[in-house]
Amino acid sequence: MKRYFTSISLIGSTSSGKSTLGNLLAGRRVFPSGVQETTTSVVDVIHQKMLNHRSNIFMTKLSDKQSDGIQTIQFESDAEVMSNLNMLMSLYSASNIHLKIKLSMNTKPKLGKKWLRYYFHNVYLRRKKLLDELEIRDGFFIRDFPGFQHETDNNRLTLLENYLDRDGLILFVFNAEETDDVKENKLLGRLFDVLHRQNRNWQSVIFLLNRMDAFYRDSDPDVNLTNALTARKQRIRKLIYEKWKKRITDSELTIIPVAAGLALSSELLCWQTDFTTESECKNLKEHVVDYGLCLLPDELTNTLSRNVNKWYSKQWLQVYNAIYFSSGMHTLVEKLKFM
Ligand SMILES: Nc1nc2c(ncn2[C@@H]2O[C@H](COP(=O)(O)OP(=O)(O)OP(=O)(O)O)[C@@H](O)[C@H]2O)c(=O)[nH]1
Ligand SMILES: [Mg+2]
Repeated sequence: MKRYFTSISLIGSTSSGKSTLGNLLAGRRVFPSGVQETTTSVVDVIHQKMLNHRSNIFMTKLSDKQSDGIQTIQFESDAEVMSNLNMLMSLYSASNIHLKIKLSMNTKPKLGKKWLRYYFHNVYLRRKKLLDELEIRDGFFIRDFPGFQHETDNNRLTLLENYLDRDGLILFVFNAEETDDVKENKLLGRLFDVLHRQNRNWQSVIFLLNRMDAFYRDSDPDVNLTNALTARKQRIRKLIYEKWKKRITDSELTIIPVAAGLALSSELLCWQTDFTTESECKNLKEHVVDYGLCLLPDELTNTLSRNVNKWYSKQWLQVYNAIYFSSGMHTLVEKLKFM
């Protein structure tokens, strides 16, 4: 039977790429992301069909449990939302505020005819499929949790108890470059505690190993995808046994390798950026290839200027496809189909 979820929650340690993944799923760049600890409040992006791509965005700020302190601000662009979220998180005692943004997810980008074909076949279509699988309706939200940074960070763990949506799907985001398994285990253990208390089992969690592009970069033979997956699977299985007394086999447990940063940049390349000259595009393409398809959103923004729609080549689209399909996002879509 098909299951419907009211939300997707993003949980994981600091810098594992939760916010990047959130942006990718929402199809908007609103969740602040960055190299250092970035998300310090619980941030919801709430789907409202009627608010189209360019329309105003409403942001609601609540002080913890007190809903009469609501403040609504309107914004004209995603960039404005993002910078204001950053500002609010640094201004207030961040873990005590809950930020909510209403916007329409999954909106169509503005593209010329040629690009349309590609966007339908790739990122847009897949994201749409994913959100369709979840039966996205008005009110559906993506909830971005602050990352877990220190083992002793009990406030962050408490957030899980207060904010984990009972009817939501959970994406637990491992960082391929993270070596501190004590921290990961503690967070995962607490998540399982909360699920157990909510009378749910571990199957509402989808495990992702983000930043898998690290494995392309690293020449150390001990640092490889198979080892990273095996180690994490063992830890998950042990925790599931402790919590639910259930032994599960490797085949029952999937960790999907993804590269959210790559997928997001490929998407931005397709529909949010402009080039002025062909040589700039050529530079960009070389940049992507040189860096092993490792162009991240921020770097991308700095690299580019205007007018991407004018430039069109098969070669470029191959690069684009390579980024997208190496990102693992299509596997996530497939997995959701069987839930
Ligand atoms: N190499 C690589 N970097 C990525 C990938 N996904 C995200 N990043 C980068 O990792 C950094 C952290 O990403 P965020 O999305 O802010 O991570 P987060 O988990 O939300 O972090 P906190 O909010 O601080 O807990 C950013 O610089 C991203 O651009 C990826 O797939 N590969
Ligand atoms: Mg974040």
